[in-house]
Amino acid sequence: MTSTDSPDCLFCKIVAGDVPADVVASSDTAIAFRDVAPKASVHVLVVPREHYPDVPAFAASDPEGLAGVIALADGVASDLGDGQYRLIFNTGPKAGQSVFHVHAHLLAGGELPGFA
Ligand code: DGP
Repeated sequence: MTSTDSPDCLFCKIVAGDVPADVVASSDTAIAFRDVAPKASVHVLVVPREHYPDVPAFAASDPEGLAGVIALADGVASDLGDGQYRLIFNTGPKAGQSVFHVHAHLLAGGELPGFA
C-alpha cells in the first residue's frame, strides 16, 4: 500500500492486485481494465494508480497523470478498436459516479449511440 491508497477503495484494490480484473493495458502511472458491466463492445476503465476521488481533484494535483490516463486510453482504443472512442468521467453521484476513484470510461468498438 502506498501513501495515496485509500483502504476501502475498490479501484485501489484492483490497482494493488487484491481484487481481480481483466487488465488490458498498464503504465507506470495508470491501468486499464474491462468494465464488469460493459455498455459497448469495448468498455474499459482507465484509472490512475494513485487515488483521487474525481477528475477535477486529479487534474488539479497531477495534470501530467491525467494526460497519462488519456494516452493509455488512446492506445487501448487503437489496440482493441479502430482508434475512435468516447471518454467519459462521471463526476458526482447525480452524474452517475458510483466509485470514487477517478476513472475514464473508454467506449469504443463500433458505432456508439448518440446522446443529447
Ligand atoms: P461510475 O458509475 O462512473 O462510477 O463507474 C463505475 C464502473 O465500475 C461501473 O461501470 C461498473 C464498474 N465496476 C464496478 N465494480 C467493478 C468491479 O469489481 N470490477 C470491474 N472491472 N468493474 C467494476
